[in-house]
Amino acid sequence: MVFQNLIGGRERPASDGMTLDVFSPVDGSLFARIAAGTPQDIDEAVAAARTALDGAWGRLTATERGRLLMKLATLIEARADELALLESRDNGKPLRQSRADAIALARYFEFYGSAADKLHGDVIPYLNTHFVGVERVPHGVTGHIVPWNYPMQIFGRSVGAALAAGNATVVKPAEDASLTILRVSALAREAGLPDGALNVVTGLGRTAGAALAGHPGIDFLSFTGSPETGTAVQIAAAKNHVGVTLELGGKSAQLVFDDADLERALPTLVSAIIQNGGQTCSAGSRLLIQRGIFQDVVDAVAERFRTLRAGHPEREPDLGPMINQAQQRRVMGYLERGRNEGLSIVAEGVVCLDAPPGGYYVAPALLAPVPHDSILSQEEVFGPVLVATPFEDEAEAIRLANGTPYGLAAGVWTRDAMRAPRVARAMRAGQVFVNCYGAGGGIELPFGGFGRSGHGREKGFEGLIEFTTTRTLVVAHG
Ligand code: TXE
Repeated sequence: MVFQNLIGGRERPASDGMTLDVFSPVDGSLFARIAAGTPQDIDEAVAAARTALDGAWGRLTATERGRLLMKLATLIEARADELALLESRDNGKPLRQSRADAIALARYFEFYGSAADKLHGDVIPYLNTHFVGVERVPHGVTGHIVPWNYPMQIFGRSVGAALAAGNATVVKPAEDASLTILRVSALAREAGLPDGALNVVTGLGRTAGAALAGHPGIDFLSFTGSPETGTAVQIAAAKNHVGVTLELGGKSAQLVFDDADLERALPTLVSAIIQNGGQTCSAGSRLLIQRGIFQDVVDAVAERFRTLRAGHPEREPDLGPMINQAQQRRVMGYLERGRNEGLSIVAEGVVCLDAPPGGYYVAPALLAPVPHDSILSQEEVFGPVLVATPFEDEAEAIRLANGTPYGLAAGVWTRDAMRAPRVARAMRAGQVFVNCYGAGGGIELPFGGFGRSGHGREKGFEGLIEFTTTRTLVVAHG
């Protein structure tokens, strides 16, 4: 199966005809090929987007744009099972997670489609002789560099918002997970999206990705991925004087106070790191536990960890394989470094005996106690590895929670009604959850980071605003 680029409404091979092999992380088998997009393909995609903006796409009213996106949402929902199967094959995530991603993707297009004609500007009181209006306008052509961990959701949150705001888009999916994005882009054509409003060029980050990030025809960029690549993308954007939103992952803490409702907390403390095999930017990868209950909570989490199973995505495992061998090695490497630091793994899950031998499976691991300055407390592992650290009091809990370069999400578990908002509001994080975590995907909820987690906001109405700029209109009438 060969998947082509989508440029100006046409499926096309890479300009030089080259392809990349697609291996399934489930069993390591070669099962598809994608176009190895070139800088020339990016040039043509950007030109096609500009043509759409100046033509059929740019002429639509906000209501018409919104209707097309909502139609696309309906088509996606109808194909959720098919998309889920393809995603699980391509990315390795358990089928139920892939299905949830497909439904979330539909919901992004529904949310942003229905918001398209509710996005309005302001009137500013100025001189009595002048009328001043501030109009919300699209940036123009937007570039979207998408990672492999939640391809459908991240595509939906950024492309859905960009299109709703009236931009024309060029997308570079991750080389390890491009297939569902290509399928959904074909559905967008079926929904009636004018040619060139949505272009997709697959390929390597260092060629197609870098060409998109540095393209002078791009007016705004959205990037989700690693801090290192995010820096390169921001430098490229700066050279063209365009803005960029960066979502760069995290090392998010869950703070468990000694008055917490543990029955409620425990399943979430585990699922927050196990979801998607820990390959989640907002994974709750650090457990900060008040000293008096530290051992009890660690024991209870350990008991749950021992039941976790990594296995074939279609056999209802707790987690599937890592996305590729490099990621599997990265996770094992962190565990090795932890051992070298003298840390102990207090509980491990299992890799199922029937997990295909060529797949990139990793058994979940819980480490405790882990000092705050350990590499495992400070760096994003991006795998099913949870570290637990004790704290004495509220002040120390806040200091530890905020004590990494990241700042994406945090969870606060306490029954104290005064402490809950006090601690939550002390978190240097873009999203803070009290007595819950993740809140069900949160299409409506602004999301983004502080510090090394990046800047700008996606999701919710804030995400839509990011894909606009303003034009101030001053009209003299006296
Ligand atoms: O990321 P990259 P990788 C973190 C996670 C993971 C690590 C490495 O810790 O282990 O990053 O993953 C494109 N110019 N996250 O190597 O390189 C690339 O093709 C322009 C956290 O996969 O950042 C892909 O589409 N683009 C994260 C996208 O960037 C370039 C999700 C992300 O790849 C490029 C993923 C370049 N020079 C990884 N080089 C999160 N925030 O959730 C690569 N790309």
